[in-house]
Amino acid sequence: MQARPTLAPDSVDSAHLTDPVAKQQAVDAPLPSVSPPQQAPKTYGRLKVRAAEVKDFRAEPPTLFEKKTFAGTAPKRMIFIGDIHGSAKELNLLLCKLKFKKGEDQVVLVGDLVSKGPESVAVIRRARQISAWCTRGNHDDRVIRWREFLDGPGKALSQSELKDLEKSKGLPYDDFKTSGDHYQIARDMSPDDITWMKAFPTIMSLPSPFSEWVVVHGGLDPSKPLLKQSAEAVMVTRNIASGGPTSSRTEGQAWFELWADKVKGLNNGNSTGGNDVDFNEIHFNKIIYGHDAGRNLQLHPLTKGLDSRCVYGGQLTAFILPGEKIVSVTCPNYDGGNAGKDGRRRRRGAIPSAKAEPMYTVEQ
Ligand SMILES: [Mn+2]
Repeated sequence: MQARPTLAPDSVDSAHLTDPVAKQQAVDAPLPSVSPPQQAPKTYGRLKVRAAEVKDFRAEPPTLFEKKTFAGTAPKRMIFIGDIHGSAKELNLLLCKLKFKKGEDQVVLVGDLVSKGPESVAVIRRARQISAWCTRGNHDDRVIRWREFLDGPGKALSQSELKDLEKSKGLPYDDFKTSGDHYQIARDMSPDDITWMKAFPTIMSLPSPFSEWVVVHGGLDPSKPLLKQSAEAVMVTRNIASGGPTSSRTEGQAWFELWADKVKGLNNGNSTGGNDVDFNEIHFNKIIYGHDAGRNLQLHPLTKGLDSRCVYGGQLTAFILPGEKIVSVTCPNYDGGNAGKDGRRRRRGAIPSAKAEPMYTVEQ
């Protein structure tokens, strides 16, 4: 018997073609499936960050709730200050007027330290220097998200690439505008500034003897327990509408009116349920907030709204415990004269340079 020649592996196929049956089988055999060529993921920037990594980026969610404690004895005064919006000179002036003493006074900022006014980073530095406690406002939140993005996937991108991405809706958040001051502030902050800001909770409860007070930037939903609030909503709530909390002032009813009704009901023993646990565990019923320049200063027995239109030529206001005293300074209109009576901007205004002398007056 003639020995079959040993075939090298790469000649097996051609050897089969000499066998008519094998040849036919080879012709009839279905073609092996070929996977389509892999499309390279779209990338941006010199560091080749993937488009999906940019678009799908999410910043760390804010801390919903923090119960504060005093390191030593309680301060003599708790000084709560409304939305500062980069008005550093007015913050300094207010602290002077109050004869603020570090170690004796504890300052609490209700949020929106930044944006709109001329010196946002200076406000952050001053607040850090005086060891202020702060809740997170919607503008603080936007700056924090920008910075987290710029420290993350945004690091690979140039400013013009960011602008292109904004145009093509490729940025991670709809409220990211490269022309807005949030982007610039996010870039200007130091690593310590952003670390400090990221810790701002959306709801802050105060230690004894001030523990009947809670601080938020926007408002609470009176139908929900404290720890079931939405952190996003707490930063922007002005009214409660049929669909729940809203930043609208025209739809539904002011959240603080519903809050007063709720507390009155609880005091009369007509509890509607949900909040009982929180009332018993946290023992608060009074709320200090900001965010509502349109309604201006709102001093009610249970709620104190401190956004008195500082950046629109109104006042920067401090509410002081104990005693519930109000102290304020008047402010120049940093919004370029474009703010309407409801405190909203009509159009983007020129922000006066930080060198311009503010036209404030001290109220004695
Ligand atoms: Mn706000």
